[in-house]
Amino acid sequence: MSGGPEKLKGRVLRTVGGVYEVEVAGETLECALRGRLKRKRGIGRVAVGDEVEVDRLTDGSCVISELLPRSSRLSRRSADGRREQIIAANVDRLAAVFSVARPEPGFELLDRFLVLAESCEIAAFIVVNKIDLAGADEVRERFALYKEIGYPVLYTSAKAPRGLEELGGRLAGHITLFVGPSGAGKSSLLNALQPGLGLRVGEISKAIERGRHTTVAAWLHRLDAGGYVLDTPGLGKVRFWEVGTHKLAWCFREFRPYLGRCRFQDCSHTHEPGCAVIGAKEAGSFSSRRYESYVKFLGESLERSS
Ligand SMILES: Nc1nc2c(ncn2[C@@H]2O[C@H](COP(=O)(O)OP(=O)(O)OP(=O)(O)O)[C@@H](O)[C@H]2O)c(=O)[nH]1
Ligand SMILES: [Mg+2]
Ligand SMILES: [Zn+2]
Repeated sequence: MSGGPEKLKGRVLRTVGGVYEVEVAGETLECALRGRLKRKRGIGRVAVGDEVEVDRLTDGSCVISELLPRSSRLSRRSADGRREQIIAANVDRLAAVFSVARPEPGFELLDRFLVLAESCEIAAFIVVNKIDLAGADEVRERFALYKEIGYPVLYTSAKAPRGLEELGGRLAGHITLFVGPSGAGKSSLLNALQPGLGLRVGEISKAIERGRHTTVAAWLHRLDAGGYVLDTPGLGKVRFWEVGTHKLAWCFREFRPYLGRCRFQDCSHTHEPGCAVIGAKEAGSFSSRRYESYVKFLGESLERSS
């Protein structure tokens, strides 16, 4: 037996006060960071979801010695607005959870989540929860347009229960970020799928407001069926990292057939003559409500960059 450390490979589940919980072959190890990795800031820093190399030393303690390449990253803007900070790495699915009522669905927020997913090139799907409540049928219809533009829409009830098998099928083998307004039933759905998770339900999110920022504690939960989920309270208020104005239009997938067909190459699709996107909107080719979200987000992104 050699005297060197045992080299292991694992995935970071969460970080608490400088301790990294890393899952290695089904076991959770508490790890410190190697000094070189400790000094990294921004996107160089080890994040939840990262695959890492761990050294188990002869005294049994564990140190993360290497950050392995990422397939994706979900980022936010740092408190000073200048740096990109990773919320979670290697997320490959986004589940946008809304309820038919209590609270009523907010479609602008849904569009925001979908832009986030598109900008990180993460596949998104929509979960419409609480279909056991009265008036569910009318609300379901309002989500139909998202199906038309290519997002899977699942109808569920954590209470009834309904649609859980289909939801579980979409999660298996993936790392899925759950987003949605507080009270939509994200934690309830995950608990219904896998009772052992024991996520807290029906409480006000533990988001801590710091000025205009919200602390997001991302935490990966392992699914018995394979894969992981991240249940993230407070994500609705976070300022996400830049989606450039050019990229924003592309993040509305129903606009894509018209991009590059405007008279002006740098068209913002808001007022320009000969704009193919405006033309398509006026011809009724896509929802004008989605277009309004585009205009709103564009305004916000211009404000940020000025
Ligand atoms: N009628 C009905 N109520 C539900 C359903 N799913 C969740 N609820 C209730 O909705 C409330 C909020 O559920 P949570 O699971 O805590 O919601 P959440 O999305 O995790 O909320 P945050 O953690 O604050 O972001 C709880 O009182 C649940 O019991 C459902 O399918 N039908
Ligand atoms: Mg919750
Ligand atoms: Zn245009």
